[in-house]
Amino acid sequence: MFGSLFKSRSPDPARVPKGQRLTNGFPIMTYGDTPQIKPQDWQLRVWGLATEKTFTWNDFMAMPQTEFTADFHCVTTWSKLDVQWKGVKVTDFLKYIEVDPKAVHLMEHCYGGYTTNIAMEDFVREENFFAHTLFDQPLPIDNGGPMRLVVPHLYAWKSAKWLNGLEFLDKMQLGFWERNGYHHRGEPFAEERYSSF
Ligand SMILES: Nc1nc2c(c(=O)[nH]1)N[C@H]1C(S)=C(S)[C@@H](COP(=O)(O)O)O[C@H]1N2
Ligand SMILES: [Mo]
Repeated sequence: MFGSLFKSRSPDPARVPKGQRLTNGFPIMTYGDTPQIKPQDWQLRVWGLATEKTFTWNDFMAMPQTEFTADFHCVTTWSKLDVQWKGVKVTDFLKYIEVDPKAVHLMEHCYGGYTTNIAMEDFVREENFFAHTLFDQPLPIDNGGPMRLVVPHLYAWKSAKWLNGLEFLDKMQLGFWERNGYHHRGEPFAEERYSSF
């Protein structure tokens, strides 16, 4: 008799990639220790095939701020729909740096040493963000606070937590999980889970 109370609204199946299940919570997925970085100490360095430049927290706060809602798909098979973030759009951030046209790929670097690679064309999309706010709260440390990248169209291991560097590259290099068996791109609807080489 409580059926109607507890029945959850069924999500649009087109939003849930094959092999994924929905979760209402927000599981924490971290390899290794969680770096404790205060906003005033946080920095983002850009180097490689781009003019080297270091940004502070205040530099980021002075950039245009945008709210966005996106689905989040972890390769370990959980997906969370409609995650609400706020931050700086990658396309806005790009106006503050000078990238060599020969750059076709990037390495995302993090406090703590985690890395993950991404192709330039996957990085420069409108829906990608440097996020510092999650569901109207400062991004919790466990979720990558004070600042992480969010790349909604790829599996969540590409959404680097505690981001502190972007290295622009003239060819693909593999990041941490990519060297350890995950796919170099990781598109959830194509189920690009594991490396094919
Ligand atoms: N620096 C760093 N970023 C990371 C990870 C990590 O271990 N270290 N894990 C990745 C993985 S596998 C996932 S699923 C998401 C999880 O984000 P959450 O812990 O906020 O849910 O962060 C990604 N970014
Ligand atoms: Mo993940």
